[in-house]
This record gives sequence, structure tokens and C-alpha cells, in this order.
Amino acid sequence: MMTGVTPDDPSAPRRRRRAPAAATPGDPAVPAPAVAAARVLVQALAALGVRDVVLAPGSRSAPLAYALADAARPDDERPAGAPALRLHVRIDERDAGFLALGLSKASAHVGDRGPVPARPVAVVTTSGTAVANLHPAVLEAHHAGLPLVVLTADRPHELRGTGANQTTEQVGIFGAAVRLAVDVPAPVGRPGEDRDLRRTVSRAVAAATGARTQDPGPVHLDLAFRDPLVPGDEPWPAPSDAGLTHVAARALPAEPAGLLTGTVPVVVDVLDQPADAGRPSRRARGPVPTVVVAGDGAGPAATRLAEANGWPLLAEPSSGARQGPTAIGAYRLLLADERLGGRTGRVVVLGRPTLTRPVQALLARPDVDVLVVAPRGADWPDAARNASQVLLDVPARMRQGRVGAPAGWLDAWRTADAAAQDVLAGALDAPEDGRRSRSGPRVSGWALARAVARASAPDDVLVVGSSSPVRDLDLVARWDLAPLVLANRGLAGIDGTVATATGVALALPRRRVRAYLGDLTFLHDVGGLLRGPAEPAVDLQIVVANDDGGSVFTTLEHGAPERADVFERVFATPHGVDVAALCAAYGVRHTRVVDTDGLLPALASPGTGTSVVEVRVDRTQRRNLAERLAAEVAAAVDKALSPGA
Ligand SMILES: Cc1ncc(C[n+]2csc(CCOP(=O)(O)OP(=O)(O)O)c2C)c(N)n1
Ligand SMILES: [Mg+2]
Repeated sequence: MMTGVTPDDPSAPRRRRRAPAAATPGDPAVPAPAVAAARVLVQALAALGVRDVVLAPGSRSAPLAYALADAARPDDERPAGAPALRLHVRIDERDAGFLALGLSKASAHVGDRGPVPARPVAVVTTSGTAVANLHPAVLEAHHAGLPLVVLTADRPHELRGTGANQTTEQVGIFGAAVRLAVDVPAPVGRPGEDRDLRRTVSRAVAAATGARTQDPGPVHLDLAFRDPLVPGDEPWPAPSDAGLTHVAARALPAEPAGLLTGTVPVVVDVLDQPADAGRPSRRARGPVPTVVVAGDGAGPAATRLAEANGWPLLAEPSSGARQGPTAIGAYRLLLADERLGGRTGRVVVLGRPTLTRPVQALLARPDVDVLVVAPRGADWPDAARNASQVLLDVPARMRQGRVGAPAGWLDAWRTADAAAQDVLAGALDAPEDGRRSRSGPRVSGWALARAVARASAPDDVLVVGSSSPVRDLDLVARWDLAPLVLANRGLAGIDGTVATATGVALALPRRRVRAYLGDLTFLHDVGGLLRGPAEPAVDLQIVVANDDGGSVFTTLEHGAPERADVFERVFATPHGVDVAALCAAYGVRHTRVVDTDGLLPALASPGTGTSVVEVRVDRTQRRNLAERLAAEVAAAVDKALSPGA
């Protein structure tokens, strides 16, 4: 939605209690309109729950920069009227955007009284290309449902379309990716202006948090500022509630009423009837063999659902659900088995699954009844266009474990998973893993993923990059109690991951935060390491799986031997970068690990500050090893599930 606010907006209040004096240029007691408005805006953000603001430098945004610098002063130095905010300054707007995203992502948690949604975090830029550099983070926030409040400074309307320096079409630049876009005119100091601005900020924060819609996401205020942009000694305005609108959040019913009482039969019908009406009733055949697929952000409800009914839990690392006795680590390799994936008649999907083709194939099968539980937002995940129902919540009968599973259903999956784990352990512990090659010793991606998983305690936080790291972790991670695993799965970009992890680390200073990413993902966002001396230190360990290129492509059709002639140049993109030198340039500690023995010690003691553990990973064997492991697991599972095994 896009709205414009014009100086003669009819929504401006007609009755005013105290008309503030219009600004008189040069009046030492009254700040310039742009400066006054920036202060009111910063006060409103703080009053509406914003705690962190990320700023990239620029001149048109100067009124906000000065106001934020005041708000970030220590308590005893902050001017009267200035709210307390945490300020983070970054040079690169793309990183500023992802830093804000990481700060917001890490603020969501499960509190004593249930889930606490992500906090809105603001990011401020100047005009021009600076704005466009926020686009990747805005898109990720859109698809991940994170409340980014994007504040971009702009020239006043009279300078737009005139060829004025650093002036472009900023209004609406993020298109459908923002929940709200407002063209805020340059303040002139007219009566009622502050109040209107608070109203606009209130709407923006409500739209970002999804208070009315349960659909959080980014919002964009394009703020025109007219010179002068610099404050003098004028005091801050007293904080005021005028125009502030606290919008009550629309609460989802914990259990949709109809399901609780059984008065809405539609869901219950589906649970009791076969997907294919031509087959005998499932009631007659007993419980449907069901699995829970927990995609990104599914949360602990997925674990509870699986445990209540004795259903296998196929949980991605960033699901927040991958733990406990029902979690099937190697599910990706088990779905092909007729007695497991083949027998599955129903899937309950929580969160958004994106990682593996076998899961997508399962969700696409016409003989599988797919129930998607999507409590938030307008959309729901159903890439296979096969969902029979989209529910706001897990049906009560399921939640209470009254749907159940056929005898031996979970046991079969667990037996198969144990067999798969033996195969994986045998391969990853074999002496040829971590072997020496001409360019030095290397470990496999899976061995590294397993070491990262093992090094991650329940209180730790793991930010995992797209591409192989998240998929390798998905195959090998086994946790009784999982760490908090976060990933940018909204659009699964390899961009902005260092900055996202930095935001997470800044948001969770008391927890050990580790990022685990591929070398191209690291290099793409190496600028995320850039932090000026005035910025707070970041305790973050970055584990880089360096296989000199994009190994994920080797496992796809592009990596087939017959395409080898072009593969290296146009898919793998090797780079030969000296990561140690790069880290030195950014003043970041660097350790290189070349064998499996060195892994655990390097991961175990991250120390303070930001450090990089570069692990030399073998890419050349990934395709062969993946094929070999799949075949060996299939054989081992077959043996384990055969009668008399
Ligand atoms: C911004 C962006 N550009 C391109 C891609 C496509 N892409 C997916 S994985 C990948 C390679 C990643 O390589 P690396 O980080 O080294 O991980 P590896 O596959 O080697 O494990 C690329 C380029 C993407 N996801 N996001
Ligand atoms: Mg790589």
C-alpha cells in the first residue's frame, strides 16, 4: 500500500489544544523544521517500541543522524527530551539493512508467556543509490516477515525531477515488498505537523509489526528534508503523545474455536477420510501414516505435534523444532524408501520448507494429504500446489495426540535413521575424510557441519548461510536440545549473511553466536566485517567452509561430468582469495583449519570479538560422496527394515 501525506492533508487535526509556534528561520529557540521533525520522529519510534536503529552516513539524512547521535548518548549526557536508543553505524547500506534484519530476527523468542514477536528495527539512509542498497534486506524481510522500518531521506518535492544531485524516484521503490510506503513531505513547521508525523510513524510501526494483520514485514517512510539540516543549541521538544497511536495487536486464538469444540467439521473430516475417496476409509484402515515437515520458523509446536502422535519429525535446522526423539536427522535420504516416504499418507507442514528436493517431491504427491499450518500472514507455503487445507493452528485432536500413527510407524523411521547415521559416521570418520591432497589437507562439508552441530550447545546461536552449509547441517545435525538456529530463508540469498549474523550477535550479547557459511557467501558480504572504532564490539565466530567456490552446484544437474567444461567458470566460480589477508585488512582474527582434528578445538574457544575460522573443505569429491552416501544409506536402511533384521 502506498499513501502520500501532503502539507494540506485533510486528515490534519482541526482542533488543536496548543498550537506550537511555527518555526521562524534563525530563531535560536526553535530548531529548523527538518531538525525538529527528525527529533519528533525519533521520539515516536522509541515510544512505539523501537530499540535499535542502524544508520548509514549521508547529508540529506543529517537531521536524523544528529537526533540519533543524541539518543545514543549515555544517560547522563543525553539531552532532555531525547529518548534512549541503541545506534549502530555502518558505511554500506546493504549491510546496514541486513544488520537491522539480524537485530530484529534475533529479538523474537519464546518468553514465559509464549512467543514474543520480532521487534521493529529502523534503518536510516540518505537519498539516491543508498536507498536501493537496502533492497536485498527489504526483500528478505518481506519474505521472512520481519518488521524493518526503512527511513530514507529525500530531496523536497520541488527538487524532484529537476536533475538535482542524488535525487531519484524513491517513493515506491520497494514495490510490493513493503507493507506500507509513505511519501512524507518536507516539514515546514506548520501547526499540527508533529502530530501528523507521530500518526504516520504509528501507522508505519503497526504495519511493520503486523499488529492489525498478523503479517509483519518491512515498511518505508520516504522523508523529504529541506535545508537547513543542522541543529543549533535548541532544546529537544518535550516528548508528547499527541498523534501517537498504540495499535492493539490482533491476537490469534490459541485454538480456533471450531476445532476445539468440534463444531466445524471440515478439518476433522479430512483427518478421518482418505485423500483418495476411491480407497477404503482410513478409519477402517487405522491411522494414516503421517509425518511432520517443519520448515524455517516452524517452532516448538512442530516437535510437540510429532511427539504427541508418534509421528516422524522432518525438521530443517532453522525450524526451531529439530530436537528430541522424533527428529529424523537423515530424513532426506529416507524419503525414497517405500516403507517410509512411500508409505506416507499425510504430511502436516509447519513453517516454510525449502531445503530439499525429496521433501518437495513428497509434498507434491497426489496420494499424500498435505495440511499446511500457517498462523501468520496472508500467504502460506505450498510450492507444489497440492495442499488440501491451510489451517491457522494445529487441529486440537492432533495437538492432543488423538490422531496417532500405525503401529511401528515411528520406530521404522528411527531404525532407518540410526542405520543412516552409522553409514554417515563410517564415512565421515574414515581416514580419507580430512585427508591430505596436493593443495593441503581438507575436510568434507558434512564433517564440518557435524563438527559445527556438535560444538553448538543449547544456549548457543547458530546463523547458518544458504547453499551447502544449511543443507549439510540438515543431513547431519542431531540435537537432544537444539541451539537457536537462524537463517535467511526468506529468499535464501547468499548476500548479507555476515551482517545478519553481526546483528544477531549484537542483539544477543550474552549468548555465544556463531555463523557458519560458505566461502562465496562470506566473500559476497565480507564488507559486513567493516565496523568503525566507535561501534560496539561484536562477539561473533564466523566459520567459513572454504571450498574455493560454490559446491552446491556440483550436486545439481550442472555438476554432471558431461558439463565439466563450463562448470568451473560459470557455476563454481573459484576465486583463490587469501581469506587470512582479507581478515587482517578488517582487523579480524583468523584461524585456518585443515583437518578434522583441528576442527573441534578451533570451534570450541571463540574468545571475544569477531573471529574467522577458515576451514579448507573439499569440493571435488562432493558429488561422488553424496551419491555414494545415498546408495550406502539406502542399502543399510533396506537391511535394517527387512523382516528378521
Ligand atoms: C544473492 C545471491 N546470489 C546468487 C545466489 C545463487 N547461489 C546459491 S548457492 C551459491 C554458491 C554459494 O557458494 P558458497 O557460499 O561457497 O557455498 P557452497 O555451495 O560452496 O557450500 C550461489 C551463487 C544466491 N542464492 N543469492
Ligand atoms: Mg563454497
